[in-house]
Amino acid sequence: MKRVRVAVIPGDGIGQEVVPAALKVLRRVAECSQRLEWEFVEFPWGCQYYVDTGMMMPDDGLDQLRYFNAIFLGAVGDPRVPDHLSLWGLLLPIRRGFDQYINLRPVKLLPGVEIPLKGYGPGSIDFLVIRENTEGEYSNIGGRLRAGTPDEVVIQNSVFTRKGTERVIRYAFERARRSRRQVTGATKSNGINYTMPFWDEVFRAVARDYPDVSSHLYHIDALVAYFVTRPESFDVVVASNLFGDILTDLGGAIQGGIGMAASANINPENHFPSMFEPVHGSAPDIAGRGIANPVGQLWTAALMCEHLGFPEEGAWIIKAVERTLEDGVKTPDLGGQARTDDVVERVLTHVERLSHCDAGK
Ligand code: GGG
Repeated sequence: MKRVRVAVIPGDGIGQEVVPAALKVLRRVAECSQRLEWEFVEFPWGCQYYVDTGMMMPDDGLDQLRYFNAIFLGAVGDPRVPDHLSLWGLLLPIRRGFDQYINLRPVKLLPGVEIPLKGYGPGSIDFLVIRENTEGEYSNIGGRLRAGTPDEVVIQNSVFTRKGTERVIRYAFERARRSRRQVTGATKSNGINYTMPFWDEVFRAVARDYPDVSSHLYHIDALVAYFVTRPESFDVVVASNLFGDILTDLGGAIQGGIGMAASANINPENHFPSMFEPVHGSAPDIAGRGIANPVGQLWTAALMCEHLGFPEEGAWIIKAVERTLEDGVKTPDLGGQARTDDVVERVLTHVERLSHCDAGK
């Protein structure tokens, strides 16, 4: 039996609903597996903490998180706090401070889910977006001069390092060797004339080390169109920080909605804990109503199990979610009438069946 310590940050809005839902499933998975025991330690950080203290997390927040095996996060954002303050006060310092330079965002069409695209069945869309997660367009280098005047100047620099660019692209090629051996790179080297030609140059150099993997570079404007017109053609897509973020909201939409989308912020060397969070935000419009879709958070929980060395347990969660959706137990964003708790109860039932944990009942 392995003891696994997880720092839990439900955060804001629906994070307060979908995180407890996922913890319930994770606890049952551990009971059924008998191979692991969770120790969940909850941190009350986020926008309410900001309203109360002026900080999204304490000054020593990263030190408090450092020795956990993983971080499990819900959502960040609240209309009372400007978005750039909430993001740069919690999520981004964790991603950067713990060198979580890989952001894995799977896009897969699950059974029982209707999507806006016609003619696609379960599994026919199945690819992985790998987003660079620590540099690129998300830089805090820049400034604002003569604010509020007609002569105002605002500058935000992008930062692409050779190390940062090469390691994410190489990770994508390695990952593609585990799937259909195809990598697509997102670029914009026609309009963005320093960073993106550099990105392409590194992409092509890394591709030469992987003759067994086919590779393509597409301008981001064409790529978003291909996501809609031929999503079945992708295997692994690698993108800079901003492009990856935008692509995966679209990825969420083509797998049924942003509430479905999972993500993992990984430090591959395990020098620091990795962080698991769904792609969606805090959804203040539906927060507190008990109807948030827990699938993104549950799928994220499965990615965490896999990362921590429990792939079988992760597979139970994904399979249980698939069966729940096939049963038609779906929240309103997917066209159903179920509440968050209904989905969780059905997922628990399927986890028990899949793991034969219900044998004694
Ligand atoms: N689930 C985490 C969350 O609330 N994300 C909201 C968000 O806006 N994230 C921006 C980003 O991932 O760059």
